[in-house]
Amino acid sequence: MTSPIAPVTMLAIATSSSGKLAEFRDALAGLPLDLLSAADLGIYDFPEETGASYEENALLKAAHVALRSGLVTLADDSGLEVAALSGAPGVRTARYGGPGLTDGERMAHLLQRLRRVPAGLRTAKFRAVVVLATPTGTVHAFQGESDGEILEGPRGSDGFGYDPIFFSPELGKSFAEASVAEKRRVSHRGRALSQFGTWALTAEGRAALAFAPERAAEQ
Ligand code: ITT
Repeated sequence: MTSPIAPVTMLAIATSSSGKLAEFRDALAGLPLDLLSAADLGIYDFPEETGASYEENALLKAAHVALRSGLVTLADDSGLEVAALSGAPGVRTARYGGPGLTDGERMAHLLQRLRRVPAGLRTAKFRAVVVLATPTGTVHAFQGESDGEILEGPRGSDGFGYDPIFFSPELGKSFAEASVAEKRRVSHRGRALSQFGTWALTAEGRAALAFAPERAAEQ
């Protein structure tokens, strides 16, 4: 006799960002996955982000937590690319302006750098690479991007990081004025996680996540 309980796979989320974690939980809510944050697993130290690309940095974080926890793990590395700054800050977005700054201080630094750039030339792009790593070395990457403009001052109080100064033409508002669900539909991370969600239900994805599809199908 088979169990009426849907099989649930534990999946670790390798981030120290509560904002990212909320977005992971929202985007993956429809999958039979039991999400555990790095903090839930008692993992508070993260590797230095020495990679030259989002993918390399996401893999550093995912592999670190996968090896420490023994769980299949997802990590995100993301950044903001501003056209008028030739794509900066890019992979350095989290460290833009120097170490130890608050989100507000980093936004102020960016606004200062763009103070002479008029509306219309303030285009920017958020990029995210979400990497899945298993403790046995399987790796998959999923990418997403979102186009927008850098506002001249913050708008809205939701979200995290640079959300208050990122205007999304697709939403007609800043990311910090959007709900988590609205942001998910158009954001870099939402798009990367949507691709992950599709892949997770394929035979390859189920094998990597060790889903038990024949039992999930009975639900
Ligand atoms: P983890 O590495 O622990 O996941 P982090 O915040 O350090 O957290 P990253 O190294 O990937 O994450 O750096 C991403 C930077 O880009 C960081 O400054 C974020 O605030 C910013 N960022 C990424 N996605 C964002 C989003 O959806 N909204 C606003 N800012 C975002």
